[in-house]
Amino acid sequence: KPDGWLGRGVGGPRYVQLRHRLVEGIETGVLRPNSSLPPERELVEITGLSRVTVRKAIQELVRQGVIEQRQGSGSFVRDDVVRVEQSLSHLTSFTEEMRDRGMQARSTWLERGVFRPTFEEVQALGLAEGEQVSRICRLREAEKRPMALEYASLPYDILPNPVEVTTSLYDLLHKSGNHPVRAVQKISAINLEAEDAELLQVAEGTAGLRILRRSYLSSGRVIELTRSIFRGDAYDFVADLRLST
Ligand code: 16G
Repeated sequence: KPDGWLGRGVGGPRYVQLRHRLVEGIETGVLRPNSSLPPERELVEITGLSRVTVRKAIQELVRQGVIEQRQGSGSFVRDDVVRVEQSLSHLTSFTEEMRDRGMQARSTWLERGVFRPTFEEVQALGLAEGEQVSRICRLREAEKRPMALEYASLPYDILPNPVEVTTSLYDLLHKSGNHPVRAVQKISAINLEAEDAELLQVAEGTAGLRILRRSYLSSGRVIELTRSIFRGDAYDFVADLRLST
């Protein structure tokens, strides 16, 4: 009986196999966030598994917070568990990434202003003596879900008025003709510290990714030094690799 995406085999007890397949369906986008799961009897029919097995698989997913049961209307894929697949081969902004997925990017501001630079900022941005730095620090959200924390520093002359950044920093840079054309990024694994974890609404110590980005204008000048902390449970980074010739 097995049919379509529900039919692919994996090892282990049957309810675990079904659980895997349902999770796979969510990860590959066959089951969209907020969509309903086929009713129990249909799952029984499609998979050829017993009702008890199907129910057990669903119960496990409910317990793991992947699926929620709504009174009288069945089981639904929760909209806060879906991971974002992000390409590592294109220079994009958070707003753009979310827009491409039909979601609205939002920000909660932590700090926005002009400051005296730290040594690291002077070095990275190649600031001259006495030159100031504009900082924008925010919690980045997809719809209402916290996705990342971002601490960006730019030379004052590039962003003299940081409060002008309302949604997208890159959109603003584009308008002023100072948009980056290249960026170098370093990604490291971290365990979230209490304060960051709280902002991202996960438990302290949860896995996260720290991303350091330096962006360049076409002239080669560095105009952005950003430290981002992405939720480990929300992102998959994908790179398209070619054999070098
Ligand atoms: C991305 C960039 C960040 C940039 C921001 C601009 C990574 C790791 N970081 O989040 O460096 O400042 O986009 O986004 O991708 P915005 O245009 O939506 O403000």
